[in-house]
Amino acid sequence: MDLESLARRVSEHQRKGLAMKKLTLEYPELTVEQAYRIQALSVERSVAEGDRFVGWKMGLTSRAKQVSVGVDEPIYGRLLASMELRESLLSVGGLVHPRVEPELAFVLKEGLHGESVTPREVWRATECVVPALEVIDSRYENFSFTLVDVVADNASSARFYLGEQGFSPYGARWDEVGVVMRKNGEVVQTGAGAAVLGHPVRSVMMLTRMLAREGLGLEPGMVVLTGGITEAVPVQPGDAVEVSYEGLGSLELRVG
Ligand code: OOG
Ligand code: MG
Repeated sequence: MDLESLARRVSEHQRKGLAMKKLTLEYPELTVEQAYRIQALSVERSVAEGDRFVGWKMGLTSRAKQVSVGVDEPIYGRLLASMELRESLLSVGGLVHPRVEPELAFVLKEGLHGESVTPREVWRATECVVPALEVIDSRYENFSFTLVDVVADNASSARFYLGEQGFSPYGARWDEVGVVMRKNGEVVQTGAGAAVLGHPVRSVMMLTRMLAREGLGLEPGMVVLTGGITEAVPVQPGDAVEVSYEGLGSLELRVG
């Protein structure tokens, strides 16, 4: 099978915000390795067209997320400059069925490489930790997919929004930070940093390890989204989502 042409198919559906059938319906023999190749090729297409590769995201690092999509293994995806929201407004144009989830993002000042990275090394390489919202949008019909499908679709990456205030990596117990998510004023999700693999730092370690196996690594300046702390919440135009991060302020996203 031609991974280039599958990457082109995925890219087109991502760009147009069009739902598609699961790739595994047509190609049940696709492997996870091939799916990561499709992901890389589709992101390379965007970069060739002028976009910029700015970081990575981990996905399915919390039980809540794994249960909600029925895939119980962490995955990674690639973040592009065009995905970053510059203001607290999410336009649903070009999206299929967006969902919002609260996350903690790490911004690196140094690179991270290798299979045996320690928490200490992650802290030393981290410039700051920032409260973040990720907007995921599966390109698959009904937001339904297998591990292979979601990896090929860049781990459902669509948009991300970082808080303006960065915090020292030593400034909080990141596992104990509580989050409360409200949609249109009502509490819809609650959780704590520990939902992410016990501690969000472990998500960065796992990402570094997964990338090292492919001969890849994290570069200085990159953003890492460590994974949804709670289930993702579907949004539509007119909604307003607000997440408060205990002791760190809150983030709001209006949907239009
Ligand atoms: C896959 C992406 C998961 C997270 O933070 O767990 C993710 C999906 O749920 O569509 O971004
Ligand atoms: Mg996420």
